[in-house]
Parts: sequence; C-alpha cells; structure tokens
Amino acid sequence: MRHPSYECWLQYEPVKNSGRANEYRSWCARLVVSEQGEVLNTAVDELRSGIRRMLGLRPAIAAELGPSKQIVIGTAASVLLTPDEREEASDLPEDGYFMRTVSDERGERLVIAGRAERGVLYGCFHLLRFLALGEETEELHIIETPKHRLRMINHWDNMDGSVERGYAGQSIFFDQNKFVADRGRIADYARLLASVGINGLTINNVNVHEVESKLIDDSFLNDVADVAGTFRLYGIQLYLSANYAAPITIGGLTTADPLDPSVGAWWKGAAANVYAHIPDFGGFVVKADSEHRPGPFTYGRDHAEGANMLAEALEPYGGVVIWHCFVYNCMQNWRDRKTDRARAAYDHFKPLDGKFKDNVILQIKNGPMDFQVREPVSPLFGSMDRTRHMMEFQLTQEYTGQQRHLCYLVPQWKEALDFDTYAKGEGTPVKSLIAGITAVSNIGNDDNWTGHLLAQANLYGFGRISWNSELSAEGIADEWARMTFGAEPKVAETVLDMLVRSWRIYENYTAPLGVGWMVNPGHHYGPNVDGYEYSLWGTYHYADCVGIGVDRTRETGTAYSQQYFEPNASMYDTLETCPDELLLFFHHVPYTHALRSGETVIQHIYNTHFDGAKQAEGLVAVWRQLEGLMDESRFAEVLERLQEQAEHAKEWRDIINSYFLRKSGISDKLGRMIY
Ligand code: GCW
Repeated sequence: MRHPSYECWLQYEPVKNSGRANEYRSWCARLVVSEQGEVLNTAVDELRSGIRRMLGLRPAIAAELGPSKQIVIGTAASVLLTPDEREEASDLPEDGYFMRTVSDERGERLVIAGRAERGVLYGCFHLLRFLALGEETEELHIIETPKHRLRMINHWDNMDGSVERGYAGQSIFFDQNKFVADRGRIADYARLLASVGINGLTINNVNVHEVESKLIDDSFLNDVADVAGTFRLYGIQLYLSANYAAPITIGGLTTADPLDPSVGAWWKGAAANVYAHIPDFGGFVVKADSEHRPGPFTYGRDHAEGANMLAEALEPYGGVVIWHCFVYNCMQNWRDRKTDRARAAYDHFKPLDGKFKDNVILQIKNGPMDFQVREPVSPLFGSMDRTRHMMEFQLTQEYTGQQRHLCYLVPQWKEALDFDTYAKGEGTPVKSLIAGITAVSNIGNDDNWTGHLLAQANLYGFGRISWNSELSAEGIADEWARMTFGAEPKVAETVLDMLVRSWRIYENYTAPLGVGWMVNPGHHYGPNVDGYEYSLWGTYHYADCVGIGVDRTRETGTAYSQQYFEPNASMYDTLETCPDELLLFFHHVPYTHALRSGETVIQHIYNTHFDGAKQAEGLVAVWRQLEGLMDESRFAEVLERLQEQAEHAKEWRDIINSYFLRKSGISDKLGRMIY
C-alpha cells in the first residue's frame, strides 16, 4: 500500500461541503478541449482524475462547446476561445494562463487558457487547488504569470544511488550505476513538480564523478532521453550537471583548456549528440574550480572563458550554461584573518560582469557562505547588471536539521528575495534582478518523499514562491497544510502555526546571531562548536574568552561589508545599526556587548538556547493534540521526528551553553542549570 502522503499535497480528498461540491459539479460535468498535445493531454488526465476523486464525477470529454455549464481548456491557438480570448492568451508571457468564468451566447463556461500547453497544465492544477481548498468558482477572473522564467530543482543524486546531502532515502533516478528500471516514481515526481510550476531540473549531482561524467555520452543518453520524455509530459525540461574535465575523462583529450580549439570542438560534438537524443534539452549545470572540482583555473583561464566555451557549444540549440558561483578557497588557514570565504564569490565574479555570453546564467547561493540557518544575502545580487544570474536555495536541510528537525524555510527565502540591494537605488530587491530560482532537492525514495513529512512543505513552498515571490510564507503554509491534511481546521491551524515558527525555533537552539556552523564536520548534523573552527574550510567564529564573531568591517576586518551598496554597507558595518540576528557575521564583539534588543550577547545565547529547546518540546505537545484527527501512520511518523528534535535540541542547548559559560566565565543571570 502507498504511504498516505505519497501524493503529498495532491490528496484530492472528496469535497465535504455539499454546497461547494454542487457548485463545482455544475462546471465539471463537461470538459471541452479541441487540441491534442503531450502536455495538454497530461492536463486533461489530471483534471479528470482530480474531478473524479474530489467530486465523484466522471466528466464527459467533448471537442465542442455545449449549452450547459462546462470547463473549456485550450492554448492561444484553440478554436474554443473567442478571438479576444485568443489574443489575450497569446499576449501572456511564457507559461502564463488565465482562468475565468464567462457567460455569453456561446454558453456558460469556465475557461482555462494558456499561452501554450504548459500554461494550460498550470491552470488545471490551479483549478484543482481551488477545489481542494474549497474556493469559490462562480465568478473567477484570474490571470497568472510567473515572476521567474526559470523555476528549477537541482538533484545531488549520484549514479550509485546515494544522494549527496540527501535525508530522504536513496535516489529515485539511479541505483548501482544504472538508471532505475521502474520509471513510475519519476512520473509521479514530475507530476508533483508541475503542480507547483517547476519547469526545469537536473537529475545528477553537481559534483560529477566518474560514471556520471558519461551521462552526456552514448553510455547513458538513451536513458537520459527516456527520463527527459517523462518530465516533458509535465512541461519540465531536463538539464544535466556536467564535468568540466569531461574532454579528458571521457573524451580522451589531454586537456580541458577552454581556449584550446580541440576542447571547444569536443564540447560541440558532445552537445550535438545530446540534442540528437533530447531536442529540448535545457543545458549544462557546472560547478567548476569549487571544492576540488576541475575548472578553467587549471589552465590559467577565468570563469567567463570557461563558461563561454560551453555556452558556444549549446547556443545553436538554445541551451544554457548554468554556472556555479560557489568558488572559494577551501584550503584556508585559520590564522589567516584576511582571506574571507564570504568575500569569495563577489571577488571572483564581479570583475567578470559583462564578459559572459547571453546563454550563461550564474547560479548564486542565497548567502555568501553555505545555506546556514541565517546569513546575509549574497552581495553578488545587484552587483552584476550585465550578467544573467539566478538564485539558489537549499531544500535539503543540510544545515537546518537534515529533515529530522522541523524547519520551514519559505520565510528565509522570502527575506532573501525581498532584500533590497539598492543596486539601482531604493527599491531594487533581489527578486527584481534574477532570471530564475533553483533549489537543491529534498526528496528521495522514502515512502513520503522527504523523510520528515512536514518537510514536504518546503518543496511545495519552493514551487509556489518561484512562481510568485509575492505570496506570503504563511499563505503558502496554510495551503499546503489544508491540501495535505484536509480541511479539519484544528489540524490545518496547528500545522500552519508549527511551520511558521519552526525556522526561528531551529535558529534559537543552534549557532547564534548569524555566526553559523558549529556543526559536526563532514555530515553536518548535531552540535560541535569548534567542529569547523580550525579546519581548512574558512568557517570560523573566533570565540575566545573575551568575545566572538567575525570582523568583516571596513576598518578592522575583511571589508566584506563593503561589497554591498549603500546604505546596506554602512548598516552592516556599523555596530549600532547591524541587525542583531547578523551581528556575529559582521562583528567580533565582547560577550558583554549589548545587542539592540538590550540583552548582552552572552545572555542572548543562554536565553535563546533555553527558549529554543523548550519551543522544540512544545512542538511535540501541540502535535499530540492532533491525535485521532488524522490517520495513525502520519500522526506517528511526525511525532517520532518531533520527539527526536526535542531531544536533540536539548543537546544543542547544553553543548552551546556550556561552551560559552566556560569560555566567558559569565553566568546566566537567570541562574538556570548549565551542564
Ligand atoms: O553545501 C555544500 C555541500 C556540498 C555541496 C556544495 C555545493 C554538492 O556541503 O555537499 O556539493 O555545497 O553546493 O556544491
């Protein structure tokens, strides 16, 4: 039997409110569509099955308009639309759609029209969401256009079946260096992604190892094409992570120098072969000169030269190169206080602005370090107005509890997207500058996809926000909770409340005030204050007996703060104006320093760690109140994770508090027990 949450938010439970159900049935008895197309067929199938499951009705499928109420779906080319509607649909941006009720001499209809098939599919999922949420459908007038053209997911899946930083089982694509034989689960995944508007994905890890390098040659291209075909049905384009050294590792050349003509020619041949198999292939995602991956630096070339060579190979087919900016010195010495990992991406890429070809998109992590629970927004956003770039988030909770802890990340992403860069004066938020958004996947072959059932909300929320970054984190959580657990108000309200508070709770009992890390090296789970303090990775907090924090100010520190536009640069640089939650990211201060909140740094550490652990315990208590209001298995599996979180939060609390009590010699003014 399938896990009750296998279909995630597409539960399609029967509509309970009979008034609403009747209203919906009146529209849904007849479904009119006159065109054929792969994605359109997917849309029709989805609509049919959703209607059947939610309304107990098998809609009649017709190719012509009828006299009674009906749903009409079509692209801008559909003869079912009026000339005005056709024009309106063709004026929509790519992937856009409208959904409205019309009543005229041609009959009463609920029209879902997309500029193209993909828009129609999104419109159908939108209607189904409306039905699931019990929204009114009598007077619809909705126009939806995505805020971002590229809405992607990156998998860090290896062909042996493991998933780098994966916390939800093994890969759904690969096993034992082959593609999995049963592709059914891949189709189910494509459906989930399409339902929230995702239109691109990579299936393999950006750390491209030996076998995976061959995904772009004849060894695996038939399989890749087959999987691309599955995603294509759902309007999702496939990309591959490519190994920069592939000309050597699989091409038999002696160099991967981007300026060597034989290298360019090799990539052109490779691209031609990929496109012969997959005509709508999206392009290559490349992590070069990062964490020991090969790249153009080996040959004394810069990243523009490296990326452009690949871009030239893909250009004839409309493909893009998505190039990682996660380039930094991972062999640092903790004694060296001038090298600053946070500065690295900007220092490497800003000077190259304007040198990249148009089909290169730089992929920038939301923060300058590495997906910590709290970081400032990367200053690269806004600093390159002649280079296309996109945002990278991390769904997989590498540093945010690894899907053992609850951490709903949409509020964090909202903050990053809304951050005002001041690049073109006040009112230049990150979301206005980017060509797209991508995120590292949090799914695997676990029964419920994400390990922690409530982590599904991050996948859902990512899709929704990459479609429309104006949506609120609460609104998204509310939709997700109701679609996942049904309309029982107590469940939906409780889950919503838990999700919305969870990021802050996690932050409370882990690394304080933006300083980050303090995790066990390697796997990154659990507290270890000095775990990364003396290592090569450039991830230090510099705690001693007097104070803590990284001095990134202009005068006395690494001057990272100056990578921002004013007034952000001064705001972060000045102790008095730097936001508390990022204080230790920008400043080294004594433990007795008073925060803007009025509390000292040391007392803040104690308070938040006691609070955070208590709040984590509180999550268990509120969840327990839901017993009996949902199926036993979902109740029990979430309970188990929350209990583990509560226990683990105490460990965090104790390790962090003890460490700082001993370092600082300052006791908790509330006299609580510190071990
Ligand atoms: O967060 C870090 C991870 C690495 C990962 C890297 C990256 C795929 O610890 O496992 O490598 O980011 O983004 O490339």
